[in-house]
Amino acid sequence: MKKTDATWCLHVEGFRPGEVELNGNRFMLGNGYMGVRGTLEEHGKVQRAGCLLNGVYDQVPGKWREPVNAPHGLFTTLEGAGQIVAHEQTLDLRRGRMARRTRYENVSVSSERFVSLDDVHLMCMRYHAAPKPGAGVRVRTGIDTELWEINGPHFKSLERDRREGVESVVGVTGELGIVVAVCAAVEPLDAHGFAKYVAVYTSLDGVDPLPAARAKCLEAKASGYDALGRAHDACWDAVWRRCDVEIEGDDEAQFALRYSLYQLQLAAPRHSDRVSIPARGLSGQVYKGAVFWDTELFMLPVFTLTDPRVARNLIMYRCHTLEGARAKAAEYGYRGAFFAWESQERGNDACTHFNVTDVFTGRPIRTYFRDKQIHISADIVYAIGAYYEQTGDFSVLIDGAAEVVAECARFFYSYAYYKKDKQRYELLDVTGPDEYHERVHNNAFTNRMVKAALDIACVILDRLEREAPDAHAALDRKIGFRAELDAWREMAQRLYVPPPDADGIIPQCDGYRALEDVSLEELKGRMLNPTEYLGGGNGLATTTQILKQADVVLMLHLFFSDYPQETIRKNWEYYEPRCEHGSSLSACAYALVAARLGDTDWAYRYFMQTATVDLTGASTQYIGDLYIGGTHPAANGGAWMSVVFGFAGLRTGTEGLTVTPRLPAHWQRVRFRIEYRGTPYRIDIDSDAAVVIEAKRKKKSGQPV
Ligand code: IFM
Repeated sequence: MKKTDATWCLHVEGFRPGEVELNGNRFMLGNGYMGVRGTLEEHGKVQRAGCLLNGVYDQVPGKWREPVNAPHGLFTTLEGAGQIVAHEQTLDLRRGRMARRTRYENVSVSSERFVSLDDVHLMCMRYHAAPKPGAGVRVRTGIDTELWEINGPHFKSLERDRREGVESVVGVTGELGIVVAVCAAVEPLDAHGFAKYVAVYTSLDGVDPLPAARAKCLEAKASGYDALGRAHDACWDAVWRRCDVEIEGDDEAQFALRYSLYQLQLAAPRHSDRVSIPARGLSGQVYKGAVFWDTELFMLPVFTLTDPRVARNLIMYRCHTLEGARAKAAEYGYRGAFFAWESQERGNDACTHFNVTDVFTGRPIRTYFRDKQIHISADIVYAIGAYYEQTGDFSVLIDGAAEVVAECARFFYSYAYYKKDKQRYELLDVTGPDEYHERVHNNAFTNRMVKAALDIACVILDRLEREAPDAHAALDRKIGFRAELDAWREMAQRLYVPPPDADGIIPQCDGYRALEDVSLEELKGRMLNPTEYLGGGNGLATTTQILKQADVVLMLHLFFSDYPQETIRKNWEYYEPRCEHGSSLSACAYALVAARLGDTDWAYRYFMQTATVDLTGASTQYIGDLYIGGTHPAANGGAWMSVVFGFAGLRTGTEGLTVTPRLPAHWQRVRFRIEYRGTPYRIDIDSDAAVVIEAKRKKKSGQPV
């Protein structure tokens, strides 16, 4: 793999069949409404071509509910082309465009495409095929209805039509009868080339999908590829003006960070507050296209500080799915809101009780992600608190976020146990971020997050009372929380957060340090199958101190100022060799804490791990027989956080904005922008750690603005 235009382009030369799927992820295009995999035009379901529609879900009876791939409108086949002789593929991050040039034995093909950021229903392509004289090559372009589906088929009917030069396919999903219309119009450019305009609408868009898609195609054709491309480029330009981070002295890191931001941005919903960003972005149906805590803890921080409108949409998605969270709490016998571990469009939990299959017996393994990862509700409250603090957007509280935080506090109060003898609240039978240790007591991360959630809920509700007494009273009439506030306050004060033990180590959960202390290498040596699941009842890791992903260390990142640096260092050093980083969420937490401790070499290593995950494809692809490949927007967000919160040391809070840089030795300069409480700031750090924070006025070095 090579990069041209070093820090803005991904360029791959040569065609390797084994990399087709990886390139489908690497060369993704998208606009938050749909994501189009970076496979070639002639590729179909075998090569995992896909056009995933965000928020459009379907369930085939007896199978997992997952998002729907639309019929593929860019599909273009070649007959008589012969073998591939040479191939190159380029992704221009700055403009969100993919291009390919392929020399077959009998024809040379080139194309460029974009999924419009200016109009989320539209994708456009320019295609050129130059056959060798006399070669009988036939190029056909159409809409592919042979779809890559993990738990399909999702369309109970698919109807084709062609009218006024527009080809159309209308599909109706089996479960909810959602209508998906894909229309394509072709404009000949010369003897061997054409432009193609593809429009996608669904009945969830509030319009009649087929006429809307047909009209959009014709309108696009009339505008032309260049004009549409310019409007699209202008939107990407605006995105980059907000989120780009410039790193001088390290092109590798610069490219990896931009690439991470690109992947994150292409999945971001700018058009709607009814959808969020699934754990695999829009790259496929993996993880049922569901939204996890990944969004709140790993992606939202980027948007909150660079594009608060997107952040607001992500928060409103949780507000709109509160009913699902209430239903889930009630299902388990609790009060309040227990958000879905794997959330789909109505907040229904797509997470099954048996998420993994035992590779030895072929039997499903009971997992407790859905039932016991109660921290999800705290993660959402935490994100709302940070959003409110960093944007000052009070309206989101009135529009639903105050209700969410109250219902989450209520849930935690109903979940907790009050230990009379110890005079403290405890959270028993939970699963923390480390999914290899399920159903534990007093997971440090969970307890600390819940404490924060209770505090945030009380602060927000107090503020609501002061600043919007009518809204406060209306909320109280609706859910009657006022009488419970004191109990939540008391619980926040008396909730047990495991302190460091005699060795200075914060135990991940009760009894953690009594588990077998085996090295990761030795544990892996015990495996009988390369994809066997290490968690669950019989998993090799469950009886040991090996953890799947950052847990205590993630807590230390979030609550750094709770502990002396020495304790943080000790715990980082303790957990680092015991952590498998089996989740793409893990590496950034280690990078963030290491950077704040001044261990820039370690921080850099973990930063690069998180920033390159979608470039190298070096992530877990299978758990048991479950395919979990795709893109990793949480790691993408983690890459930004590692630089901005880690190396640059940006903090917000009661002291305002502060920057305490610790750049890697070879970095000469880091520059980025944020928006804090409505004011845009430009932050510029040089290799001597001199900081310029520019807003309406300039400030020097680390001082609050
Ligand atoms: O949310 C994560 C979880 O923490 C680990 N397994 C994968 C999920 C989706 O990324």
